[in-house]
Amino acid sequence: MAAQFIPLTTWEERPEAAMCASAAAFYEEVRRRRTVREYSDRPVPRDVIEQCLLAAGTAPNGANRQPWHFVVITDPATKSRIREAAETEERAFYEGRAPREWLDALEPLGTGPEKPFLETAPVLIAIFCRSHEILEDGRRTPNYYVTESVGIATGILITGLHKSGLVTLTHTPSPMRFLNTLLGRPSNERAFLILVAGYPADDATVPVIEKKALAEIATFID
Ligand code: IYR
Repeated sequence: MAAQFIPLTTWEERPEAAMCASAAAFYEEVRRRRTVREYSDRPVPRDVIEQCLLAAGTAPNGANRQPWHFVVITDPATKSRIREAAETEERAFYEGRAPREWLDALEPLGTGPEKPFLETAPVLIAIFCRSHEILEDGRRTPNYYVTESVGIATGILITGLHKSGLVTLTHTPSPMRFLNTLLGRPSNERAFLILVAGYPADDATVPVIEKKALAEIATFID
């Protein structure tokens, strides 16, 4: 299809001072985000999840194929099945599959094979990458930069949920093939991660960690 263009009307010029204030305020907002592993079972407004998913769906992505699918799970029975399957994989990971070096790297985070949050948290969002599309006549059409695209969408989703007042956990049981079976997803989809979302437990704690300084994460070539 030939490209069609319309004027860019959504961008607005802002004074430099406002730009700086806005960037600083955004940093202050996102630096408060913590990955939380202890959840209250308090339900969350569905509208918050829907709006954040719409925001995630605006992510820049390869050839605008939007190669993602989000499965939102609040059903307790499905959450229990996910917990059971994830813990089976996690036990194999923590009790043998993971190299010593990896387990050492995880030590400061205090993670382990028990994943009670998969049942306690009110919402699990299973995020899938669509590696290709299947056309009506059965032919396959590839998607592009799928992992990058879904990663960016997930970042927007996490940021949106944080800004809305919820906490999240990016959970990556490995392998995650069981999610296709459990959630009835087609073979052209591959689970990317489970995003756990909700309110923190009253007594939730988080590990003491540090973020790298700007000079460590960025190089400016002027
Ligand atoms: N998937 C495991 C292990 C794990 C891996 C990394 I890298 C983390 O940052 C945290 C955990 C788990 O979820 O426990």
